[in-house]
Amino acid sequence: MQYSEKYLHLGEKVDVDENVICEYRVTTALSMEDAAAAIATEQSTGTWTELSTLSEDVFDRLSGKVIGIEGDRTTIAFPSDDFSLEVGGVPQILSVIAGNLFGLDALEGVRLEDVFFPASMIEEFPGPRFGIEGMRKILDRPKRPLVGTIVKPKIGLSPRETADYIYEAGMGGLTNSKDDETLVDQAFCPMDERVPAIAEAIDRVREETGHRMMHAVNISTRGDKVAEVAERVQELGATEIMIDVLTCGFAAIQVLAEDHSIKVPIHVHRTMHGAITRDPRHGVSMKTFAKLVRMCGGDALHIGTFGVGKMKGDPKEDLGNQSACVGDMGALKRVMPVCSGGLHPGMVDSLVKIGGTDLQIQAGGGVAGHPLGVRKGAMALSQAVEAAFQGITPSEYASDHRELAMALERWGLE
Ligand code: CAP
Ligand code: MG
Repeated sequence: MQYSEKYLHLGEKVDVDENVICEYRVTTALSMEDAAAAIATEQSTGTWTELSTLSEDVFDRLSGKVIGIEGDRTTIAFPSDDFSLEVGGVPQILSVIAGNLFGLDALEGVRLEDVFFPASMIEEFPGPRFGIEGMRKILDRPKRPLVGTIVKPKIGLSPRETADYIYEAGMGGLTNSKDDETLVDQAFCPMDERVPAIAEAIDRVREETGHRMMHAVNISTRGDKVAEVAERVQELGATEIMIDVLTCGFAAIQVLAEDHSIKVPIHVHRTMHGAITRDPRHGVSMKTFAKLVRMCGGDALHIGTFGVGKMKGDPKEDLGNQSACVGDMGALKRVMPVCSGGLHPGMVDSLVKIGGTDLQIQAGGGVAGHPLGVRKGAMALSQAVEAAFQGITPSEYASDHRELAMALERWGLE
């Protein structure tokens, strides 16, 4: 198959205010020129053959332009006019920058590594309402990493047991907790009972100690119910809501961020992302997803653990995810990067060394698996965060913090 050279504009400068610029990594037996042209044509004005219906004018205005090739990487610019933001939004953006191209038979692999949007496009999105600064303000925690837990086991606890877990976590010093991604409204833990019980537990922690905390209630559901469920749990006392971005879709976040009756932060989980982001030669980078989450209005987003925890990841990729959350992106607020997945107190020092202090560090097993239970587990994790914040080694801090010492003994230092 011959892909048209008309799509090649190598070395040309394009206006970054008028184009969405995408970087792809391509694995192919074709020449990179042909492979890149195949992507540009499929994703804009073309298809596999010349068209009698494609006018020069449409071609000039709307075709994707291959503006760079370097090794197995290519940069392609898609004119802003290719996009339909009001009706279309992120689903339509994805169909252009990350659509059919993945199925092209001529490419063995293609990965969307990064994307850059014009400022005028970014402005069309709400962005986070709270972000790092807003969440820190609610929690009265200006500088230290947020420190949280995921209620474990993932499923099975009753509303009372869930609330007790969160009370203990709060008494142990955690600022955040959340439902696990597979818990929504099952019969063993219905929202109508769980959410008020959690709210009461959080209030009790505040009354007894002055300590503030928020818990993200998982509202992941079908599209037509997202806003309704969010509003319902908010009425029941939810202090934060959680949504799974890849199973619910990016637009679900935007629906929540633009719903002014929702007045709590949105924690964005990324379950299933590994199916798309994990292969270095095929799929979409998490960094790309992070930019879209930020545009749609997520306040906190899972970015991985810099290769430290149980989930696949590495410092370079995860630092890229973090920079998508906090780097310059027009007027959009910064998203709180969440590190989660197989973490325990012995990993916190490494996390903070790599990722700094603008992080939400959370552990499920690494809290509930503490030999002395949830409260001591929460204390151990909080102590690890405090040590890292103060630049004290975990072992030194553990010498007069028994909970941390026990956690390090159980799980070691990494
Ligand atoms: C962490 C977690 C999160 C993972 C998902 C879990 O629990 O709740 O879902 O963090 O990975 O169920 O595994 P543990 P990621 O602390 O017990 O591992 O954040 O990379 O998307
Ligand atoms: Mg989970």
